[in-house]
Amino acid sequence: MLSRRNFLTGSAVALAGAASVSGRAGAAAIPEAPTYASPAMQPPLPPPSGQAYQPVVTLNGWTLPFKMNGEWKEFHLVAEEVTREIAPGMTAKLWGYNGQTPGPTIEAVEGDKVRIFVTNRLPEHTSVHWHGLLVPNGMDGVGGLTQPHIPVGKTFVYEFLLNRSGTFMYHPHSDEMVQMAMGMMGSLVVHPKDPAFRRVDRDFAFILSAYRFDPGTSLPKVAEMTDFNIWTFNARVFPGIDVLPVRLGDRVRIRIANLTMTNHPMHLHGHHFAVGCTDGGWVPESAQWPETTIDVPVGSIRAIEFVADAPGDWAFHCHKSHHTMNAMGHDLDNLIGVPERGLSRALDRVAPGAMAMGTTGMADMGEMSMPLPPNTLPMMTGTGQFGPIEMGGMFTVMKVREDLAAGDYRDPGWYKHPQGSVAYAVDAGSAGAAVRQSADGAPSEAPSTPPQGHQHHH
Ligand SMILES: [Cu+2]
Repeated sequence: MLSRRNFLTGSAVALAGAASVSGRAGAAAIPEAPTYASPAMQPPLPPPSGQAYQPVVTLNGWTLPFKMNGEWKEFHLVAEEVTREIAPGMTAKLWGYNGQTPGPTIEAVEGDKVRIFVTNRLPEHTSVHWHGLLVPNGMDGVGGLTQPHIPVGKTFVYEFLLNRSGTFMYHPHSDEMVQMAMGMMGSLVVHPKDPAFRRVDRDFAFILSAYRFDPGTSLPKVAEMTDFNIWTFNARVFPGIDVLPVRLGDRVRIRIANLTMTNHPMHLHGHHFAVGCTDGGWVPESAQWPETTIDVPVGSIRAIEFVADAPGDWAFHCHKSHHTMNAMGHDLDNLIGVPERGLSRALDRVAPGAMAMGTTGMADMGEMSMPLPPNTLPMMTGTGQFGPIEMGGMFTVMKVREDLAAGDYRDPGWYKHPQGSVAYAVDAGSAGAAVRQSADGAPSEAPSTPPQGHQHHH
């Protein structure tokens, strides 16, 4: 067990002046653990007391409320089995915290003393590691190394001072392969003490996680090493992932943590960004450079920052194209160019009634409603205002709008493009005489100048 003595030893410098460290919470003092079962984004949770900050918005998630107890900010995580809707049409049996996977986002302020109760309702022992936080060694959450594993049914307490602001995460360091493959993870944001430091208007957070589901099943294979087939933002896939509504001119931060087993080059359309923060701290402005894609390595966090200066519906996705695809797309042969007639006949001999598909590419699969096993998502799906989007997995849309109210995170609907600013078809019949068509197909006046571009700045 942890003792007050080694807690103080490990953090004597950090806690200098904080003489009233109690360090010993009794069972009677365990605060209640809020739970939240819906996958819908909860509005940002402004702090009810203490230092003010701009709260984060967790995609398809929520922030864990805290309770003040003297000088301590107290949180209660409950590790437990959860049911998570991955997208409408697919539900998974996973493990998480407080009714959800990922668990709720923990938010606090640099200089806070936090006490985090962790109750284990899993069928096996667990622990919680505070990834990126600089804490006394005995609070680091590595089962067997820095503390006993938390037995089934028991509650452990973690206490530490948040000595640095930034973007972090929490996950078990017990039977890690199984527990992370089952969805045990959550975001942890420490806001700067000075609310003006690196202030943004909209601050989003989510974790990249991946699973291996056999079609028709709801329990992931936990021993999978490479062949994952459900690629998620916060255990959701497109079109189940929340959009990012942003007001034109807002300064935006998107905190992306990666707890999958591979890297993800995250790409944002329509904007140039810089990495403002990693799980190792703030990146000095002199060390930042412009990007449109940033690789988020395994076990790390990249927080990108930019000014949303271009109105529109901007795709935001992993650039590995298999990661914007769901389970059914991962084991298909390439049939491009195979004559469909003969293929259908041959297929009919071995599998009567089966469809040949993909002989001209796979785009038709975005619209085709082929029979799927129960609890299985189509490989690519989603419909926009111009037709099928043909995506799945790690894909969503940042919607930049002029008329959004501050603090409004509701989906504003599809972007209304200015007249003459959408890519258009030329009428092949009118040999060389291009006819401009507007989005709805009606011919329109060709603008004498190209549509107004937009300026990028930081
Ligand atoms: Cu990816």
